[in-house]
Amino acid sequence: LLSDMPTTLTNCDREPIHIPGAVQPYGFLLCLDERTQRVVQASENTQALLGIPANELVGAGLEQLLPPTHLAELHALWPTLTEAPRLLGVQLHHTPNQPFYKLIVHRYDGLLWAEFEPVASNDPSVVDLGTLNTVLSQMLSATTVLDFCQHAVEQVRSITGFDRVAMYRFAADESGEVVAEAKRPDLDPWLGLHYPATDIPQQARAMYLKNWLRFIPDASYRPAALVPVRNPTTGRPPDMTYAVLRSVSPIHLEYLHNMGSAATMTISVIREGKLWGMITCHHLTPLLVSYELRELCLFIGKTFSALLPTKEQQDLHVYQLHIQKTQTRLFDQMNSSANFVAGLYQHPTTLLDVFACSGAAICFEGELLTLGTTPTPDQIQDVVAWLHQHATEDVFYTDSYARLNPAGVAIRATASGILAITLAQETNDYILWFRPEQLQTVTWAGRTQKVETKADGQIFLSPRQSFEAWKQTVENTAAAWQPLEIEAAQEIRLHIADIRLKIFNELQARAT
Ligand code: BLA
Repeated sequence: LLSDMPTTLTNCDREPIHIPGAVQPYGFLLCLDERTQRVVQASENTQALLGIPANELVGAGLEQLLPPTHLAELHALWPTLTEAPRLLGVQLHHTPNQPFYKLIVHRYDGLLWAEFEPVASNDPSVVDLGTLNTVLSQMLSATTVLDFCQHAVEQVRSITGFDRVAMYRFAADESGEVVAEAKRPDLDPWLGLHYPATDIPQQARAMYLKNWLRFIPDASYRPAALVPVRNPTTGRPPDMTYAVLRSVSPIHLEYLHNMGSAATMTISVIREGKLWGMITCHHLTPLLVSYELRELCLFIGKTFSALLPTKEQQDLHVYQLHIQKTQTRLFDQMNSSANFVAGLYQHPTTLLDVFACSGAAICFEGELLTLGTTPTPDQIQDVVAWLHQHATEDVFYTDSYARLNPAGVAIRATASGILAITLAQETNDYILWFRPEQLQTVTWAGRTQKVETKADGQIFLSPRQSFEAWKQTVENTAAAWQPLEIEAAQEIRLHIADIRLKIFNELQARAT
């Protein structure tokens, strides 16, 4: 380890994971000076893979390893090279037993990077246009975001053969939930499990925005250090942000071990420049996925990212139609009932059906009616009294009532979220919708696992400790009210006001 500071839960975000000074040893790395095109650093496992000690390669050019045709190809490529990796299938001079390699090259941090991954043969890519077309058609056919996620994880699993492939979607607080999964039937499901934000530290997230695919074929590997470990020009290890073989944070390797995962691959899903989620793949034993298949998975990840806004729009549209339909039914019921309040709860369609909520209450002319799961009548009266004082707008909403009114902690299980419309503030006439605290409805990964710490008390062996710290950040909060739900509530308020005005006018007309 380069840093003297042990990594703990609190300084996790500061671990310099882009400059580990080492590689995963399933391949080897040569860093060449951009100008001289001579090797300045080589990973020490060239000895094991090529039979040439790394220090003997330093100062050499690639002609030591590659036949002239490959060299010519590379020389043509160098000037156009950026951080975007390019792939060449090559056959090396030196290694009679293992002559075939995939050579992945990119340019970054003042260096030309040549990463060599051994392969069984020099066969051309297994990916053809037909496969791409099938993949794309399936993705296009998904009609909901969840369907879309399910298609994606099934495709990635059938392409790679990982034991488990999950879509891990982030929430606004950067915690995440497994929303789709394809797995070996004998494995425990992870579907619906939530994990805290701290499981993927900030600098790792930033890196996954730049480099969309992270591959760890054998999590029990011993890192192969670079020789020399520091780039003589910069005095520090080279920036491996775009390097395929970048060695993994020891903390994360520990985490994978505790998860029972021997190999992983993760593909970023990016929406409007932010990580929306990750397709995470796990295998119980080491698994080497070819570079071409990884590229195909990357293609799926990028296509998924590009199509995601359309699918979200479709979901939103369906929800909007549902809201409109239930609203119309409610309005009809109100219009045809002798008493408009009865139209909101006595018929097949009730206030509960308009949008996702667990309970609702109508406080009207001193009477209280409840639907679904709500606080007790006394507690609802307290909420109403609080609204009377504090809710000055016609529509009031919060996803954490307890944060606004500490007394709200008592009703957090049923009413962490409150959406209320004012019918008449002077007389305490309100309609309220309730949402439970999120913690009551989610399954947390690791809830039952025991907490482990190392003897020195510094490094957290298991990432699960972060759960307790994290829990406090979502305590007393419900799923947030969406703009279209708030709008729908406002429309219901206006409709009721119309009906009451009509009734009032009719009464007036009759009186005269
Ligand atoms: C990286 N953590 C990751 C990655 C994932 C997770 C997906 C990306 C690398 C990979 O492909 O494995 C977490 N994996 C998950 C989660 C699920 C999953 C939540 O499958 C759920 C389904 N991790 C911790 C703590 C620290 C930490 C406490 O839990 C820090 C102290 C660090 N995680 C950590 C680091 C990386 C990481 C440093 C970056 C690894 C790298 O790319 O080098």
